[in-house]
Amino acid sequence: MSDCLFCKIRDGLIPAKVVYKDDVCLAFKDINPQAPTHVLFIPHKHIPTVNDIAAEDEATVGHLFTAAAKLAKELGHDANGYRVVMNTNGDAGQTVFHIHLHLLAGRSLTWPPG
Ligand code: D5M
Repeated sequence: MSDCLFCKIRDGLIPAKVVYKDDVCLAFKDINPQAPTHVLFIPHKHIPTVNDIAAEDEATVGHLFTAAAKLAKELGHDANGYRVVMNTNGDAGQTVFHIHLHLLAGRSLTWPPG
């Protein structure tokens, strides 16, 4: 998917502050952080939106959560808490169409979201 920003980050064509990488996913700091910790977990596989997640992708998507929880724990956010969220399409404010799990932590997060 040559026109995808996050595929370009995955391929090293655009720089990012990578904080975690394995065979399934890559995690990097959000360029416009909304909390003291704001990291995006993306699968290497290009999946545009949550609507496009296929049965064969379930392990991949689940892996994003376990990787995010692991990093949250390493950063000491597990006790106080954190938020993981995936925006989908316009009403949710999705701007990059390669699924990404936001990990937000380090401050008290309000609910409901804006
Ligand atoms: O979130 C898309 C997120 O992607 C948003 O929080 C900004 C972030 N972003 C956009 N460009 C970059 C680069 N180049 N590096 C790091 N982070 C980036 P969404 O859920 O689609 O609204």
